[in-house]
Amino acid sequence: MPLFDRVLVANRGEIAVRVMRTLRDLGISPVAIYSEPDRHALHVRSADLAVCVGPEASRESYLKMDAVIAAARQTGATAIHPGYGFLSENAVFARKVREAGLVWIGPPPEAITTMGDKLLARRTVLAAGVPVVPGTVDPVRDPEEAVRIAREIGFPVMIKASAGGGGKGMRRVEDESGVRAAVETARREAAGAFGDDAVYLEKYVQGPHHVEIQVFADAHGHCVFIGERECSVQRRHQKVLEESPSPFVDPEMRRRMGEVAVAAARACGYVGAGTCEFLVGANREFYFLEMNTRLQVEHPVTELVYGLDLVEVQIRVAAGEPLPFTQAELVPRGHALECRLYAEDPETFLPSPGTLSQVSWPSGPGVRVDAGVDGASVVPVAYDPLVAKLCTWGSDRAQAIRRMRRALAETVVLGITTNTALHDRVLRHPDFVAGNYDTGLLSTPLPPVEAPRSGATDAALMAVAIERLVADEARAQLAATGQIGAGGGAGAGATLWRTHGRARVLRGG
Ligand code: MV4
Repeated sequence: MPLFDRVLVANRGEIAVRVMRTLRDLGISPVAIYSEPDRHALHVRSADLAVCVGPEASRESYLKMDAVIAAARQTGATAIHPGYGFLSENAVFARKVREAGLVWIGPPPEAITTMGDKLLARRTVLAAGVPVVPGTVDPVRDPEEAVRIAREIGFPVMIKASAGGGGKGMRRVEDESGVRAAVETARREAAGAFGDDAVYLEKYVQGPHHVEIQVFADAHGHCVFIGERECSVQRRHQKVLEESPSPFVDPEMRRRMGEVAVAAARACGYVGAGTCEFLVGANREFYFLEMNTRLQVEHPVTELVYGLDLVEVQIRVAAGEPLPFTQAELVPRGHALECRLYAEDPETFLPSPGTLSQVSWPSGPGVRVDAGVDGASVVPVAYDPLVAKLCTWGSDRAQAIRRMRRALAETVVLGITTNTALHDRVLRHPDFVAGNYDTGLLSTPLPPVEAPRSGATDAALMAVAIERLVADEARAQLAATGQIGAGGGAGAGATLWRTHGRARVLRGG
């Protein structure tokens, strides 16, 4: 008996495709939702049923709670997986899903609310003995109070919005003269961005690492940690590359951080997959920053090192099953990397939306690709520019890095610009290769790398061209027998779609 017959995936892009893969593995029929420009998107073609929920703008489609719940009702889905982003950390939506008699494949709404308010989160975990960055646990009342507290904790300090997170509404202040203005600006920005002007103070942690711990809890009182991910390769609070284990964390530190993360999860009554973010100072002292109450983009590196399918565990836990492993059974093996492929220019970092003409993903030993696009895809401007995640596993870090360099050389994405050149440079950066880096790695210009176009890339391009010729020949026959869909119009230039043979549109957009 399958856990559920049908599950609706309330998302798009690579995460929707990735969740649907696990649904199929479990014998569950995946249902997609889509916005009008996404009608032919890969996640729609990966589903058995698909429902249009509105036009391009997210707040009129993927964020329309009632439309998403109606789509589940209409298709007979009995559970909703939210992916990440969109409605995944929306407690109101989680409650509505449950009130509609559907299973919410995510944490309890109360846990989302507690952790979504960064001040409430600080108070909650502090009461459970979790180390937080020294600072306030109440909103600062006025700039005078902020100056007094900043003097007490010592400069530099960070001013953060309680409703913020992930770097939004954050300000570093060097000395007393800057406090007043920073508090006022942070307040105004927070009120505008989040409708909540509460701000608080933290001591500035020098040379920080961003290390996060994967946790998992079931509804039977079990809670475990599943190692860490090093996420310090970031640019303007956008993660670029992640790895597990962290080259900076030893087994003793892993255990201590893990136990703290489990205490934080228990303190808010957590159930499901969650992530505790820590700041780790150059002196290796670690502090709880915030808890993300969703499956994260970078979860595959944890899956590769621990040999797990975290989406499968999410679904089992949501169905009421106990965790399928104990803490003692969770033993890391080898090393994994994830490179985020964004549709952006690697020099200017400007978005590069557009229409893909050719895509060829790497494969072979130790390579996993979670892609949200194929050669028949459009990358709209309206959504997250993440098009794919290239992941590699190796028996050690050096092998994982070599495999990633190969994977990047095998990757062909034509029609849009992606940031593969940035990854190439990070992977050859001496500090990265040595595993000796913190969040400052990308704040200084990367050393230029002599990167002659590799033979592998040219070979891959030629292979794609030949594949395309063969595919075009085969298209007419296959389309006639209904085994594939033909997109992009009839005749030359038509595109092959993988359809699972049964994608249907219920309500056209
Ligand atoms: C900090 C910090 C130093 N001290 N808080 C940025 C993202 C958000 N989650 C928290 N962030 C930071 N908070 C204190 N008290 C430095 C950062 C920070 C950072 C953190 C993780 C990864 C990259 C970063 C880049 C700049 C600043």
